Amino acid sequence: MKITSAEFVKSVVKVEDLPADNFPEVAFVGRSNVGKSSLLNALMKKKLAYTSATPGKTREINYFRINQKFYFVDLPGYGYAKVSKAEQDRWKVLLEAYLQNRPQLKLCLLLIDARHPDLENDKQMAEFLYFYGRRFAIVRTKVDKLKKKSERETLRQISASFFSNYEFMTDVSAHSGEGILDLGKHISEYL
Ligand SMILES: Nc1nc2c(ncn2[C@@H]2O[C@H](COP(=O)(O)OP(=O)(O)OP(=O)(O)O)[C@@H](O)[C@H]2O)c(=O)[nH]1
Ligand SMILES: [Mg+2]
Repeated sequence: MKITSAEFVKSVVKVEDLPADNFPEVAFVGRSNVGKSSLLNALMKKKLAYTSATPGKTREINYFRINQKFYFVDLPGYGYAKVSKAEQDRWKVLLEAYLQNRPQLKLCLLLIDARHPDLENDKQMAEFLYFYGRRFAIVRTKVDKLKKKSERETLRQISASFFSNYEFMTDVSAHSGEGILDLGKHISEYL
């Protein structure tokens, strides 16, 4: 898949405001700070999504129209304790309603930090997606931080066996660009 156009469309905070058209959607799911917005920017080759070293940056569902044909959907992260309980609850309701009920959603990319392959809240998200019949892939982020090949392979094997029912598993680095083209190819098979 070659991305020839990418544009920001809208930010959504209530289910009623989700786009009414029928473009297929690919959603970026994962813990706060795992690199969802950075990965989107790397794929789109444009800094359209806001990123931050502080977790809890993305607070709405953000829509990006790609090639005039489909949407990339940037979601708020989970697992960030410093966000108020009320705000966490609001995101949880929005996120779960979106993931459960959105017919346009064709593939979820569940991002996990390549250095932390077996976190319980990531597993819960994978199980949630599977329970609601969502196709999901495991995308291991920030692989540039793993310098040793052997360490990387060990962590890869841990994540491969820790998760189940995923469509594919792949490694990316938004910083070095590793794996970005490959992920694009995978995504195109689901659109
Ligand atoms: N080394 C490295 N750092 C990365 C990579 N991708 C993202 N980061 C850093 O991780 C931090 C969080 O990135 P974001 O893309 O904002 O993360 P997010 O998942 O969108 O976070 P929320 O919006 O809070 O849910 C930033 O400081 C990024 O620079 C990567 O591939 N390699
Ligand atoms: Mg974000």
